[in-house]
Amino acid sequence: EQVDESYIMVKPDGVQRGFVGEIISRFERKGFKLKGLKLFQCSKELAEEHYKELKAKPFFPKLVDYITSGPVVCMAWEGVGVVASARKLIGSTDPLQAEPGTIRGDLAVQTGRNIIHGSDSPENGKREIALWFNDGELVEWNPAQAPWLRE
Ligand code: DAT
Ligand code: MG
Repeated sequence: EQVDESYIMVKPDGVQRGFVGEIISRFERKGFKLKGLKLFQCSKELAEEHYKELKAKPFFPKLVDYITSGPVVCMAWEGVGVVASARKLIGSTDPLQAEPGTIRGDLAVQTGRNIIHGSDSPENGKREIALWFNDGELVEWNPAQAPWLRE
């Protein structure tokens, strides 16, 4: 099977509301492998590059203000199917439409404060991890649980 990478980010509201530990824990419990992790204050330029596909949207300036409004927690997670699985764990973009049990469904109420980002394709996972992390910030390691996670 194909091993993917997803860029997951706790947005400023998730950090301010104290959800960093809970969000990391949800991905850890599922069994994905953490390859990179940092608290980071993002620039306007980086936010604009990250969301460049949304540049023409009316909410784009507010989105950039929101993402740069405080520290974020950047994560690189690896695993078979991690991109699609992370999107399920995160839930719909609008937290009021997100299913209970998902991160947004449990912890948020508005699209403009939906507390977390997850890559929408394996290609974007790679692109976003390269955008947010320097090479030296990503770690290759072998979790001891690997043989108990996948046969
Ligand atoms: P997602 O974060 O679920 O991948 P997206 O990529 O379509 O959603 O949009 C990126 C972010 O932009 C989203 O998390 C919140 C914001 N956003 C999207 N649609 C919006 C809207 N209609 N009004 C305000 N903000 C929106
Ligand atoms: Mg998206």
